[in-house]
Amino acid sequence: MTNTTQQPHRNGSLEYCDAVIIGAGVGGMYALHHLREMGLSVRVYDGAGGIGGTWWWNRYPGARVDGPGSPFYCYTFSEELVREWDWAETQPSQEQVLDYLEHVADRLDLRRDIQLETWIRDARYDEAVQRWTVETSAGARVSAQFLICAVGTLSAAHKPDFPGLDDFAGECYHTGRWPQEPVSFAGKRVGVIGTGSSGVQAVPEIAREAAHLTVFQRTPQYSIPARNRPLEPELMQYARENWDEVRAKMNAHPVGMPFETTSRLGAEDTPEQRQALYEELWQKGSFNLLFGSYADLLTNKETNRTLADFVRAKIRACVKDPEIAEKLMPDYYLGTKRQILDNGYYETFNRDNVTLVDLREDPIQTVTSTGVRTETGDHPLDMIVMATGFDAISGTMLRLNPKGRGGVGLKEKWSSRFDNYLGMAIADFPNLFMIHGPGSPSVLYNMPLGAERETEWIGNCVQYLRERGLGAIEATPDAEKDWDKEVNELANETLYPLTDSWYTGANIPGKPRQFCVHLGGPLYFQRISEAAAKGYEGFVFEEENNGDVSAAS
Ligand code: NA7
Repeated sequence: MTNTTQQPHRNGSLEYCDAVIIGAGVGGMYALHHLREMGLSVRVYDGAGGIGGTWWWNRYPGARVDGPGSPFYCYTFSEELVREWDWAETQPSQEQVLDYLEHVADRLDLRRDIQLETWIRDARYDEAVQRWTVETSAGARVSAQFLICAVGTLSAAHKPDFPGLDDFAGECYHTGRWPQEPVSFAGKRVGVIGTGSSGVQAVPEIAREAAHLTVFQRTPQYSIPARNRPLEPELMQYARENWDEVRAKMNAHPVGMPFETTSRLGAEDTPEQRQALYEELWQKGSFNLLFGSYADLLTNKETNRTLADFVRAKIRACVKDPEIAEKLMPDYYLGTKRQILDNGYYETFNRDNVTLVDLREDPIQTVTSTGVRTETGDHPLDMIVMATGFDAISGTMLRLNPKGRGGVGLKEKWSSRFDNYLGMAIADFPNLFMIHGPGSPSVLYNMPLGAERETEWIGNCVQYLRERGLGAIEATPDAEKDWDKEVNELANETLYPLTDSWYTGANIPGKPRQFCVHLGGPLYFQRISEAAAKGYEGFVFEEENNGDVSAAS
């Protein structure tokens, strides 16, 4: 490689490095390792007080990996890391995942290039020098050829603007910005607003400790049992001894997990056969019902209805009070919102110290100094827990608002559509790469594995530029249009777009509606490899520092 320095260097008030990475979570950590291994000088910035991204912030009670977890929710590139880490549970807790990431940071000696408690105030592209200038909250300025945005898909906390919220005299926390200090619920009247994954994970834990818990639910969701348990040592052993094979299976799987998929369709079985299969998979827990039932679960309304009916019957059987059970009854295509896994959620509503408020019948009018007022009356509270989610997938990039060509900000570019190419690059924003950006598989893929594969693509692209003396690479608007079409076409083959969810942006008032996840799984990685193999089809390049633009394809 040419033109690289091992260490950032300083010239006056400006520090120079090859790449600035924003975000020290799962994506940013691997990007730092990989680019540094390539010989680049790299600086990482993160506003949090520790590494880990989402796993640093989301330390609310009950926070766990809410998908098929151990031992596969991890970096896959290093057999050594796999060999030396023991996962304790099938669905590792936030604490366990953070411990693992801390271990990775130490083993790869990442910390020396990570600056924490540092928000980025400004990031702008300087066309004359083909570099990004990044300014931190402390006023430090860094110049880098490449800007890698590993800012997280679920990082921009969504805090609805309830009237009177600032007047509340008690404690108030957002699950995605949970305090570092322990929070005690003992003897307190706690209100949880929101029943997505975070609320559903937190509710059973809070109910056990609080004097009283009021759950404010707007949209009931389907939750299926996580059946978290100690990880079988044999599974860990198997993964360690056969990591190459396991990794190959992960790479080939639609969501990056080494599990078998089914090709069987719902209509191929009788109602009795379906019931028996659903029961077996319900008992297994985790995402088995989603991946192990029928191949057309997320494409065929009737197959979907049969599983939705099954889960609704489970809720009725679990919740003793039929009126409460009815309030908990979901009504959308199962799996088209982020599928929730729980450890005793519905059972919690059988407790004497838990009340469910159905906000569809009885909406919040205002927050008062002493609690929440809904249409039917006051709910006195000592603590409000907002489990109200995130401006997902695009929100953190928009808050960063990098300025591309002509000083135009991303907020302007993305005012009505989140145009990008391959989920990683944006026209008019040369030399900027996103990890887990809109239009990548991101939240519907094993995220550490996705981050590795995207980062490796970015690394190869950087190498391509350097080997050819190219100063800048940039996606074309036409490539963005084609990519948007592809992402949409894949989504429209499924039931996902038919449901209001944070996948479609419907959870944020005023946000443009767009399904922002590439559903291809392995197809996505094939597509990005093909683009690279064709000399970075869909991109244009500039010679180093001479401003000449030449089409790549
Ligand atoms: P989600 O899944 O977006 O859930 C947010 C919840 O908050 C959901 O129940 C929302 O109801 C509710 N909400 C949002 N705004 C309001 C207002 N204004 N009033 C009442 N209720 C509201 O976020 P999570 O944090 O649970 O999960 C996100 C991911 O984070 C998850 O996949 C995990 O991987 C971690 P709605 O459904 O919009 O009616």
